Amino acid sequence: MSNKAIITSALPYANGEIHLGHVASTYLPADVTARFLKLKGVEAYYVCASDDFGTPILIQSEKEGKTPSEYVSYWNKRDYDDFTAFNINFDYFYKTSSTENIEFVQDVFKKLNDAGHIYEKEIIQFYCSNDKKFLPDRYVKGSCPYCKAEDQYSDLCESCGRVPEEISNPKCAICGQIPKKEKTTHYFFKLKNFGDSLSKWLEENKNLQKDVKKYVQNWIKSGLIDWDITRDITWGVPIPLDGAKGKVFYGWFDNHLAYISTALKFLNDKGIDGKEFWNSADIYHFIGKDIVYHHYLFLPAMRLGIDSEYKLPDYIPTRGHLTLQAKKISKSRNWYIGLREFLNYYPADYLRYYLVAINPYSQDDLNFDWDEFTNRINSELIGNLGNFVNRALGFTKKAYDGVIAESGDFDEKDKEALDQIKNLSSVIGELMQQNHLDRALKKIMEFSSFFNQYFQHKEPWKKGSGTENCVYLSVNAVRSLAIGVFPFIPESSQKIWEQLGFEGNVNDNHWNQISELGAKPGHRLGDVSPLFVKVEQADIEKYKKQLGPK
Ligand code: B3M
Ligand code: ZN
Repeated sequence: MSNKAIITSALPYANGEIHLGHVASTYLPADVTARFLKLKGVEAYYVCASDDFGTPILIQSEKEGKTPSEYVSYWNKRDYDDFTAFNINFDYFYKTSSTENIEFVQDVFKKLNDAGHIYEKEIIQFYCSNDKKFLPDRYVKGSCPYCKAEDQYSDLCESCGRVPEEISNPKCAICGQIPKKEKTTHYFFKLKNFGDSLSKWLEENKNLQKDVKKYVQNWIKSGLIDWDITRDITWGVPIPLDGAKGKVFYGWFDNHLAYISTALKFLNDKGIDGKEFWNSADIYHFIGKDIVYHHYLFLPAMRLGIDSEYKLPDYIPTRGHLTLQAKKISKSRNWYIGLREFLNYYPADYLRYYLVAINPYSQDDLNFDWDEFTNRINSELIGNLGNFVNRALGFTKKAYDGVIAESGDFDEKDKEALDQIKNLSSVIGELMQQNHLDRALKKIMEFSSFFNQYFQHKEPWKKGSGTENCVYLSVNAVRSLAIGVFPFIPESSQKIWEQLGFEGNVNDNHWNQISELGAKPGHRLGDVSPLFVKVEQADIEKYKKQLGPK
């Protein structure tokens, strides 16, 4: 593990609001990891950007009578605001349409071209005579030539995850007519050149998920195809060659590179040598499983193509999709919950808690279920964690006027409790480092549950001998929890910290301080009040009804 890290998450298209599906698989796990690494003392930066280019954005801006740049700047701000309300704490949020990215992309292209990884080829493109447009990507629908799934976009089969060379039974996605074929000159990236070096990289990188690696290696074995990086549209990064007028790069060529150009811009502005930092840091790209092909093949190949001038990723944590009440999320069928909408109902921490708890480090899909949400918040977050914090601090307030008394000799139970505190930072820290955020959170809840039982067993309200030990260890367990839950539920973490009577920010601590007895005898607690408000079934029933066609 390096003492530097750059964390990115898939760049959101500047083309609509962020919903629960987006944050579950990508932004939240990345944010939790970034917060954890920072607590560990790693110089970690979480950078992201809006993905501004591409045909869908151009068409949508035209529909709304806006220029594409007006359109994307609206969504860039809106998305950033929504992320912020959810405490997704980007160190920097930029855009793929920045001048820095445009220049960087053109520069990388020139280097790839000079190294012989680019060629020009006349191709036949779908063209809709009705709409008078070339129809790249999402503008053609049809069936997948590999797995035969129907109703797939021409740039990605959602069923098998592959990028079809040519979609079968094509139809114009705007008007439904069968498109004709027209000639145009495109630039191709020789992905075929990189089969061996990609295999080697996959083989050597032990941090990548084994199951994902396996099927990417199978793709390589079955033969890679060169990648068309050109689009005949007006909105995009211009291809910097004479004879390429009116042509721009495919969005997936420039958006990958925005991970790097955004990090460089941020770091250089801070007075840090961005390139040197990038190359000595652990690089994390958090993604959802639908964009494995792009992140395990295109992205590393482009970096290999410029002699790894910017190092390849160390981690590509890949997670499954969120379903909602066991059904696929769909904006058009109103089967989704906007992030902003959710945050009108419940605090960010409720959603953060639930989404981490149900989200394994794997490609399995996960399901948002309103009843399960209710149960887990009420019984775990409130019934376990909130209850213990309130019990331990509330008792200390009442019985000791909020001051930790001098403790005595520890009995067996106390020693067990002390061990729990001593081991907590390494037990959870290891799971976090392995990306098992859900298991780490579970361990924290087990710790809280242990202390609920310890408190119950000690019966401090009877004021017998050992009561002071119980108070001392319980308040310290609350302190450990305050720091330990910071990556997951940062607002509640800070509240606990303040109720404990400590000043400053909870994240000024180092992760290892979780396992110290930092609340000393004589220390006075702050004001104590319940951390959470129960989720009411009647409200949940109302929210359930709001899903589905209006
Ligand atoms: N803008 C969004 C997606 O396909 C896409 C990600 C780009 S990451 C470089 O999930
Ligand atoms: Zn058409």
